[in-house]
Amino acid sequence: MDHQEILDFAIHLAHRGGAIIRDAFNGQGLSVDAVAKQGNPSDLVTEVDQHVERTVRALIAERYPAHRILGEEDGMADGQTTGWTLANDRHVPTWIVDPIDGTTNFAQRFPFTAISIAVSDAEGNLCVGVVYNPILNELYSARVDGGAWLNQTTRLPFPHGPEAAARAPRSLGECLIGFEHGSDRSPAVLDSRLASHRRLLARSAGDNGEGQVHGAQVRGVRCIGAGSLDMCLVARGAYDMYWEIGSHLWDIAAGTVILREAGGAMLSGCGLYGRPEINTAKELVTEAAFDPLGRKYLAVRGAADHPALDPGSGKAAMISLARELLTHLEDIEVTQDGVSDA
Ligand code: LIP
Repeated sequence: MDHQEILDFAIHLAHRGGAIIRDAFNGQGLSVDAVAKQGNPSDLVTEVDQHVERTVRALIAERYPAHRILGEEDGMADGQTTGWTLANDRHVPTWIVDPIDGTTNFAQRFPFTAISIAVSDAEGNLCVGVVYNPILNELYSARVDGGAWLNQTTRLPFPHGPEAAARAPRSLGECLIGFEHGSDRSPAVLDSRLASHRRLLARSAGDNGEGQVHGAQVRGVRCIGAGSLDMCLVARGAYDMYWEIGSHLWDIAAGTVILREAGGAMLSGCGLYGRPEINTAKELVTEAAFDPLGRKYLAVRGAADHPALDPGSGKAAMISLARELLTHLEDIEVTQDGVSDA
């Protein structure tokens, strides 16, 4: 598979879909009116999501008729909604399309919304990713071994090189964290997320007036409502980490390629708080343990190597910080993508 050719086509698709999104956003095309998916008012869809997905699917099918396509709105093109994996018996690449990530933002005309397109090879390895915010005209793209880019001209992370290295955080107190509350508002899940959010912000030790707390005391937390863009903000180096449980493969697939090419890492976002049985299992928080279908995601920015240490020491330091972050976050049970109807 020619990764550059696939990337060029994915960028073309992102511009085609992006133009439809931008027109609707500006009141010149389809309606931004949203309806609840499966009766959940926190999970929205618009006619623009559906039209963009259909348009992109048709263009992919015309150019690469043998390839598989997985989209947020219509699932697998061959109708297989359960039991799928990225690696497949047909030994063909899979396109993973989120026509509009951040549909709530789009419906509100809040300008953080994007089309996200990724491709995995026949073995299931994510190899191309494009995330395009057509409102702010920011296009993030990457292919394996080709670096990660903003608008195809600016190398990520930004700034690139020694200046970025100097900005790498040394403690959680220096970290800006992307955090999403997702669409599951059931009481237990909401309580758990809010507790994690609170623990991220709480003082690292001591009495805050309400009793003893041991929080992460991060520098700040942001919820922008679009996982694909959260991932790109980590790749940029604007966020130090992004954590979410409950989002889907199509929210993070393109961002995973972009983040890795920017020197960052994707880890399982399995919360470790109050779970001594797994808290010591260091192998859970490694790049090798990351499952793109697992719906538990922790994106970690890259960091430059320490001059006196081995190559990879920068990333290793960030992964150790990520592990520390997870000890403040609660785990939430979710069903893997591909196992049940998504
Ligand atoms: C959204 C994600 C967001 C997450 C929501 C939802 P959508 O995608 O980007 O990060 O918190 O649950 O999945 O549904 O707008 O494409």
